[in-house]
Amino acid sequence: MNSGQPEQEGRPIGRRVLLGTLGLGALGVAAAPTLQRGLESFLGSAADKDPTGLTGLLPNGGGFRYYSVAASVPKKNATTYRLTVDGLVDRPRTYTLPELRALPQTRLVRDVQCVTGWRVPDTPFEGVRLSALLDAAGVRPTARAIRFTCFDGTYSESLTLDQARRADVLVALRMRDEDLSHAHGGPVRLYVAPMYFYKSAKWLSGITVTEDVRPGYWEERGYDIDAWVGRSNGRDDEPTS
Ligand SMILES: Nc1nc2c(c(=O)[nH]1)N[C@H]1C(S)=C(S)[C@@H](COP(=O)(O)O)O[C@H]1N2
Ligand SMILES: [Mo]
Repeated sequence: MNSGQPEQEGRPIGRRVLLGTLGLGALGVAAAPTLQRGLESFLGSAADKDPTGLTGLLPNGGGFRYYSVAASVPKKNATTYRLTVDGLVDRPRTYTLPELRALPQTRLVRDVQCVTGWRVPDTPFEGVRLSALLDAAGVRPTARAIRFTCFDGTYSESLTLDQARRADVLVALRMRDEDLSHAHGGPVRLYVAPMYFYKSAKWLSGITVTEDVRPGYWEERGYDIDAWVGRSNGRDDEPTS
């Protein structure tokens, strides 16, 4: 909420249009690293000429890229944010941000790895273990998977129940030892440490326990559902950066 960067509006649109037009899925994953470099040099040169501060949102301190498939995303804060846990559970509930902050927090420091090739080493994430929220909700015996939805109105993700119960899967409230910024999916995003970063859904608003895996946004467009870093998306032999 406090990021105060109105210029953010411009960037997701360009990103979405480019990704949509060039079609990551259609080109295939093998082409993605090249595509990513092309996008970055395009956006980078545009940013160099932009006096408004767009540069600050491009590959920047720490090497992060800002990704959104939605053209604009509403901002949520400690008052307006809600996270719903529902589906095949005995005790569905909705959490506020203060309620999530009051639960035990886990801090993990791992490399962030996007499937298109960029990597940010040793990035701290902190939040509530997803397994704790699932245990509190009481997952029913027929459940096999989780569907994640986002308040950008567009993105979705999935995990199997076994993956979701791993200790390195968080409902993250903090990144790099700061509250998650809006640009990085704040106030709350999913953080799936062992998988490519597209699994880490930003602007998380819904956790629905389901019978079967429902492919998420990028998974409907050709990316692997089981997105283990180094063992998926045909990238086992590819360099990682
Ligand atoms: N809601 C939402 N979550 C998302 C995305 C998105 O477009 N929308 N992009 C994914 C991809 S492909 C990556 S690499 C990371 C980027 O996170 P960042 O913007 O914090 O760097 O978010 C993932 N989660
Ligand atoms: Mo990504």
